[in-house]
Amino acid sequence: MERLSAWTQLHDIIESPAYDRQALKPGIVHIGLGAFHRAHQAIYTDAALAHAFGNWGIVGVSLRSTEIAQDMRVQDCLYSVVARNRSGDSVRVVGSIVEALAANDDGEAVLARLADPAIQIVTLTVSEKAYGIDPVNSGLDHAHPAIANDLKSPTRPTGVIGYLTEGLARRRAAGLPPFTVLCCDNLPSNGRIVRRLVIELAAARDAGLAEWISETVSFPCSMVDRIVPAATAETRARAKRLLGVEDRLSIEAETFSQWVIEDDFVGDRPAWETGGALFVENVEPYEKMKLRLLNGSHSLIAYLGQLQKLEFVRDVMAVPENVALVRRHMQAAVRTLDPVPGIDLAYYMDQLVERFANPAIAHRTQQIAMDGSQKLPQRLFQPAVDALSSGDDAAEFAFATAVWIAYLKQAETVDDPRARELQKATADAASADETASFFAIAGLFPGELQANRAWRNQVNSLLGSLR
Ligand code: CS2
Repeated sequence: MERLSAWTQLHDIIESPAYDRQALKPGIVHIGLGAFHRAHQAIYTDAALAHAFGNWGIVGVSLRSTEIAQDMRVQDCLYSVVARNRSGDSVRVVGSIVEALAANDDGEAVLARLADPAIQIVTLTVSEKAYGIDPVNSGLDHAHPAIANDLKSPTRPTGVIGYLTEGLARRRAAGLPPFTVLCCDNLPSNGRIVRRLVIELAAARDAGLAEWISETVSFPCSMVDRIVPAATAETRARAKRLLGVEDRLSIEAETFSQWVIEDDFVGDRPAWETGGALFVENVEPYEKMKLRLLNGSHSLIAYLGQLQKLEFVRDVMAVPENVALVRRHMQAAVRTLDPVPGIDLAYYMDQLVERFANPAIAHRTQQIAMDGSQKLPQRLFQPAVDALSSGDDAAEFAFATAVWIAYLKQAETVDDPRARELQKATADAASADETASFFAIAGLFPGELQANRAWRNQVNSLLGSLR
């Protein structure tokens, strides 16, 4: 079977790059070449290029996988995204990625690109756990394997923070301006978090470098949103049917997409607004809305689904009692939010229920259930603290927490960087206070929740009632 490549003749119902790809030169390095980036930032860049062509080709970097970069090269970095909803499929071939690198194969090539003056922006989607954030003090986690390596061998990094720091060090040494670091992971004030980690890692090797970074580099925050399940054999079979050629990199996604970006760039940037991105001064209200309403509900759905042995999010949403629980959770979460400029929150929540129920999207509850220790602090626990401080009993957050603990107790394997501690907490759970061992895990729950007997009692009794 022929593979998708620059020579493929595409049917004209397939949307394809509306600019001269041969003339496209790199201006962005993206770290984390997974499904989400390919269905999100790469598409906004594709749209921006079609609207106002410039040197904004993306150099995609995988930190761990070597397969994606290999497949990318075979296909001239072209791939398809199938947008799916109740009314059907639409397929788009994306051309904004111009080069693909696997850091494990060629870390030096990645560093050379980071030090290349043509690169003005480095975007990131590496998932919450890849940064190496200390759960207790939110600084660098020295026990994180990549951080430990990058402290020891800063010029031969393995982690995202190490690559950024060494890339910036090389630019400073060469007298070049820095790049903008644009984090696109689901973390609160994501730019601030990455800034702190990079400066801490830089300070460990060279105080002057740390100072230069803090004075010259910008780390805008951003909120990203699109539901993009991991690709499966079915995804690739569908792509083959729609394209008429094989595409090993095809992904499917919902039609909805949103990107809100803090407008703070050290150099130039693509006209992402022409692809629908919103540039604002303060991303926080959007980010809280998305983390608490979408991601918080998503985690609740995932753990309910795991307990009820339901494979996909849409299966959970096909049970009216579950929809009622999700709606109740959103009602509690929305009370912790300030108004969000330009957004009707009631409509946003209705739209979320629709999006979760999308029958054309097969999003595994197991995929979302992973890494709870990295996700729940911003999705459930901080909102619970805010709810309690405004006089609410935060019962919905206690319920979602109980559902998570119930899941941990029955799961055969737990996919989480803190799995060992979570499994130990499960084994240590005493019958008198079943959740005490979980609340004792360092930096997992905020101090306000650890110290709140009444809230913890709610979690305990809800956990009991789930059985
Ligand atoms: C999900 C997110 O896997 C998860 O934890 O909640 O990946 C979610 O699908 C995206 O944030 C949607 O934008």
